[in-house]
Amino acid sequence: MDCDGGRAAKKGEQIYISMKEYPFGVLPLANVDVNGNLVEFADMVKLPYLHEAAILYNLKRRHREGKPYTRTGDIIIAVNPFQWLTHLYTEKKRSYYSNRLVWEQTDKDPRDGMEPHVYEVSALAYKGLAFGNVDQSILVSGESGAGKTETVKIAMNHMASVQQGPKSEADADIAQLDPVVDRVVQSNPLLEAFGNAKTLRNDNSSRFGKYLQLQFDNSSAGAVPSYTRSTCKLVGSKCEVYLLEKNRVTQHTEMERTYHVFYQLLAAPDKQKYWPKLAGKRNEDFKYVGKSSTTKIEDMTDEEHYHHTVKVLRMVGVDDNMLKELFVAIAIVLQCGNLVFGAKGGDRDKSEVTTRTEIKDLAELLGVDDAVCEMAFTERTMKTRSETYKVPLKTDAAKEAADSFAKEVYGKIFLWVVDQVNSATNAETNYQGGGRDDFGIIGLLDIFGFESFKVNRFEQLCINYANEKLQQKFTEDVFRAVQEEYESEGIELAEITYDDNTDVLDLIEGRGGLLAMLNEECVRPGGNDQDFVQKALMANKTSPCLIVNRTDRMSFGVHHYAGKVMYDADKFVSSNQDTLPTDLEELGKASANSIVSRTEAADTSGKPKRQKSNIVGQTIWGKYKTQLSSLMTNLRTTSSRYIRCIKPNMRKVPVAMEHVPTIEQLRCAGVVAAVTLARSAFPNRLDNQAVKFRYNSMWDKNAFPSKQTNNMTKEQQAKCIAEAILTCALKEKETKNKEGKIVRQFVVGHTKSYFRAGALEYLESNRSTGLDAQATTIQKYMRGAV
Ligand code: AD9
Ligand code: MG
Repeated sequence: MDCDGGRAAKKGEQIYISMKEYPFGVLPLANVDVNGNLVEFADMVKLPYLHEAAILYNLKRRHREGKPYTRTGDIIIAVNPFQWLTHLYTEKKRSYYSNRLVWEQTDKDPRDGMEPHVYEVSALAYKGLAFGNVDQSILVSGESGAGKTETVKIAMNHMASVQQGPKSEADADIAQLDPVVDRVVQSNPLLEAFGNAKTLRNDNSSRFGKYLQLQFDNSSAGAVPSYTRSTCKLVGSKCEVYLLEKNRVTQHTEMERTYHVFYQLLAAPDKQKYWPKLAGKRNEDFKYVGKSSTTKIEDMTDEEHYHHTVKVLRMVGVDDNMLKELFVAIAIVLQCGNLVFGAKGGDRDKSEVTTRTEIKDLAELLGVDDAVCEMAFTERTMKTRSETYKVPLKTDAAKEAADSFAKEVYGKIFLWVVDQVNSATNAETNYQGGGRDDFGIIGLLDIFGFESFKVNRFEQLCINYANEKLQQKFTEDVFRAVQEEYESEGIELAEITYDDNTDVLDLIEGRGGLLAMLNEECVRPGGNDQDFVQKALMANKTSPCLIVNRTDRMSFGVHHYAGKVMYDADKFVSSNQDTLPTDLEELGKASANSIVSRTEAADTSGKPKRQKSNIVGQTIWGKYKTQLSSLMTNLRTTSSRYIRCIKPNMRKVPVAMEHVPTIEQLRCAGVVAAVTLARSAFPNRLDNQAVKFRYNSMWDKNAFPSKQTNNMTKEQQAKCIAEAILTCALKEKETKNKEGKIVRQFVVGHTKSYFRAGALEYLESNRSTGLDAQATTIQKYMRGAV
């Protein structure tokens, strides 16, 4: 019988999830309480038996019941519901979480009895900043379509509400945001218009990583905390972006789309297209755009989105002139895609633009002479020490040049938009109150999750590298949490060790590692992908994380923390180079359009960038590594909270949960590893009260008379009795280590008992009375008999 529905088991009945449903083995029979009832756990740390199946089963059941959030200690697992469970996101709900978690004072864990929620994370982060005066960060990860961006928006909206202070039931419905907060919240859709696109996996997929720092005026922090009013006000934000997928500007597959803003501009009323020649033009008229595979994104048409985008652009201070500059810059990108090149005068070594109107239009938009414009694409300037000369480009190379230019311009547009948002929201320049220039920070990280496809390229290595860095911090934090739990239980923690991912990080970013080898190859004249692979393999042959592919010289693999990934090195060298040929750089500089002609783009925080120090620093990976290192340094100054988003099915439908991909994501998110680490020495645990209740019959009352506990508190009593019971009941199971020392099978903390692997099962199978359905089945399960 399939008991997946989660009802109570009848006495004597076996409970299982069929093999069809759970492909990794047999039943996850962990989720039963002492009476044999199937139960769910809002906090999975409380699962008495912990393994992947138990986690999966618990999540599945909650997901089905419309409970997308589950706790694992301090980590929130958010299973994408693929339907708006509106009752979860009302202003009343927001106030409930902030009132309970921030504004009410209590000695107990305030989360007790509360359903896990993103609001819990945002409220606790706010509290940590407002009352603990420690900067906070919320790290949201997961695969494409798992719900990271929505989760960040949910957290951000909550933060905007919680900083208003405690609210009564009556005013919970009135959620008036002040203009600064409104600007911060509204900036999201703007970045989405320019940095998101429809992909097969997500209609509104973010094609860049984002670290948004919410700035709070926390000048009164450290003063006597006031639980009755908010002194820690949201006063601005600053956004850092990572690795925009520029290739999407020039190519996308049939069912996907390029960036939303192109469709928005083309769907705008003709009079509002800013370049009259766009009037009457359709998506299909532009090669980079093509037919759209959808008519609505997030329930709004492209035209509706256009109006919204313009509204927000105005809100962040973009005036009419700059709006025109922006939309003309977008039209420049569109025009680049329509250039067709042919052999010049029949000579295959030379090329010219055959679409004359298109190049004229492009030159007009750029504000340059059309001959100059054409030359930039069809010739390349070469420099030696003594002379400068031009070489003609073949048609393919000319087309590639036009594409590179389009990508470069779009990259500038994107950073320009980020800069506009930052200038409008950054409290360092905008905030007058408080008289401070440093702010309390709550950072929200929305970054691509670990990726492993059939073919993995340079981009995947960059993404997986970021995930390794974050995983390193995650492991450190989880370990710290374990230490804290054991300390609070009064248990010494000499025995816990854990595997970190230093070896993989060494392979990727260490001396002579993959990054160093690739950068070397990028600056070596004639550097190429195959030489990179061979040199990288040679230099790292002792690395335990490197996988050699003997049948393909262009391939290599890495044992990432989340699994093995094989990379195809094709285009690694060119993808890593970020230098535009001088001719195209000059064309950009010559443009009358101020966005296209921007040279040293200000960085995304609004400050001018430092001078490029060396060539390696200019490679994509070099810059990315610097960005990531600074992110990690930054994060290490904060207290981090984690939200792991899970995409329960690939069809993007409500209720359904596919087991294999879900388990894989849980592994990649390190959830299983986190719990394993938390339980590495003592994988199972029970409350002392439960030990007393379940194993009472195994207590040798002569060895430990109960009257010894008469003057104790209830907690101390339970601890003592648990200790007595377990000492007696697990005596026979004691083993000796290599040094001949006795290894005890359990430790008893102030409130819980912790068991080594097998010890709890041993107790269960030796319980002399009341072997109920649950115990029988657990025994069988543990012996592999079910
Ligand atoms: V990507 O890596 O940027 O491609 P995300 O950011 O992880 O991806 P996103 O937040 O965009 O995913 O969510 C994908 C879709 O899932 C959304 O467009 C919603 O339709 C859906 N979603 C996500 N979270 C929720 C939610 N809490 N409630 C309902 C949701 N639907
Ligand atoms: Mg996203």
